[in-house]
Amino acid sequence: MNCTKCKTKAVIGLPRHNAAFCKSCFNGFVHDQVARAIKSEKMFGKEDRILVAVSGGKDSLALWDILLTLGYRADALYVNLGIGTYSVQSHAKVTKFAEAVATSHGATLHLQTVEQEAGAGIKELAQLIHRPTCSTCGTIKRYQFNRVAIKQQYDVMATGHNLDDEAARLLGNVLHWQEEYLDKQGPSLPASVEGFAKKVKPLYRLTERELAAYCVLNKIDYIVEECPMAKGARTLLYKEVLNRLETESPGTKQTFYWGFLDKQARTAPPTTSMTEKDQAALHPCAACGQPTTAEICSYCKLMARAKSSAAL
Ligand code: Q46
Ligand code: ZN
Repeated sequence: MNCTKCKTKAVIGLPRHNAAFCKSCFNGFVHDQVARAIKSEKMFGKEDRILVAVSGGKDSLALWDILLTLGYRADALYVNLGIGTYSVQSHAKVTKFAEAVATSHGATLHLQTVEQEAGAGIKELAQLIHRPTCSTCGTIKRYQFNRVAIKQQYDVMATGHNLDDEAARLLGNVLHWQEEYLDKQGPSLPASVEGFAKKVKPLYRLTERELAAYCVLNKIDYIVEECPMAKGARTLLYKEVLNRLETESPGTKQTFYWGFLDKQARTAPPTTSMTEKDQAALHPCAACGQPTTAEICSYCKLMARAKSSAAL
């Protein structure tokens, strides 16, 4: 198998593009896909300060690497969730990457530790308030990222969601006809009222397999294991189903998700309507000042509940 572009020996085949690439042309392909995503979704410019949400996994570390290589001003934030060895290992991968690659680009890694801030790890907090771990985790991560983004005046927050993640989420939302979630499935969500950072997903044109290959070829050391709490999650099942379809018919995932984005762009400009909706509903939390639709934000409510349960 030879590289479609330069005809030297290929290291990876991409059936969905009917192509194969050598390492250097594959890197070019990956960078080009991200550059196209940034441009077509008007995510950010060269002057903007970007905060990348890193977990130690392949997607977020690849994203940080790609943005720095493309010359963007990208710092990162890692939130240590306190999930046993998973958190210890993922934390180590993130600091290793920051030291080996990011600092030479002048980029900064911000660190937050849930245990330090809340007095307990994610699992214990979830038990205290009788809520599923992943929903507790979601509330805390969203809050921490938004707070750092606003406090440190970043223009935009970037996450490592890839084509597989977005296609699986879309499948879940369509299967359950969750129309209010469909509205928010775009790869670029604008900043809403003052206090809510703009969020973008520059990897939505690349698959999980392509990002794993990018890390391996570029010696980016990432945590291979999924978070242990993800076991049995619906999204994993949707990903399996989509992978089956992709093997039978390459390009299914991109046709599904990109087709949805095309349709969405043609029917209504989601960015304007969402800004208006959000602006009407959000105001600063009475306890911490972060944006919320209630008087007290869900993070402060969660912390208050955890504190009172711990005191019982
Ligand atoms: S990190 Fe958090 Fe995920 Fe782990 S506890 Fe659940 S939500 S599975 S992306
Ligand atoms: Zn609050």
